[in-house]
Amino acid sequence: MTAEWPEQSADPTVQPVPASVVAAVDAADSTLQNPKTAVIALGGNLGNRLETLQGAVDALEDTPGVRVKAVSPVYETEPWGVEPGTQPGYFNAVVLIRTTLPPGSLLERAHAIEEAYLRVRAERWGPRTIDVDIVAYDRVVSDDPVLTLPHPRAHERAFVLVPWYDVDPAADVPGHGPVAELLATVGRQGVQRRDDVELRLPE
Ligand code: A4P
Ligand code: MG
Repeated sequence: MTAEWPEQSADPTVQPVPASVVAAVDAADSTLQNPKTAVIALGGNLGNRLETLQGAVDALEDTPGVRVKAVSPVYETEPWGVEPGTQPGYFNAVVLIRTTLPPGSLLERAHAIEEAYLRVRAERWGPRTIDVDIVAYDRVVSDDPVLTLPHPRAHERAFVLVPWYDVDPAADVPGHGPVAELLATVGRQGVQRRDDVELRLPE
């Protein structure tokens, strides 16, 4: 007789469930009851930028296991990483979510939202209808190239730090320090708040 499975089982074809599997299922259950905070950066510089950003916010909220908690103001930003004047300006914003999805599933959802807006990946840092990046997931640190956490360039980008500070002034970038301090170093150049437009927090 073992702790998990009596020898005299009613159904001899049923195999015992290993303790490791029971532990994994219990851990998954506790994740479901213990949502994590994640920070999502949205950016786009093709098409109707406001409509696309709002569509991405709504699509996040429509995702089972995701709740949108805060949406930043919208910023008009100079394209980063390319020759000046070669691309239209971006709209950027940051969204705070609470989620029971693991990081990999959240990335899949981010890619699905990009695809819904017919994003074409022709060149790195090329113009795009929408980029949905996971800036941070809880305090997770990972150098996996498929999903690097926190986002490897977030700490040096004003177009991420400025709206992130707006929604969470006390935030910090795991491994890099407080957003407020990083922002003081990076500065706000090339990032203009657009007070004439606004993203709606889904109801
Ligand atoms: N990936 C790894 N980590 C992450 C993460 N934390 N979040 C992988 C999202 N994706 C992550 O991304 C390339 C690969 O990164 C993905 O397959 C994913 O598995 P991508 O979105 O396909 O391509 P990309 O966005 O062109 O490349 P990259 O290197 O992510 O670009 P960035 O660094 O996101 O920069 N200027 C302004 N003003 N505003 C912007 O929003 N955005 C970019 C894109 C450039 N210049 C910009 C802006
Ligand atoms: Mg990206």
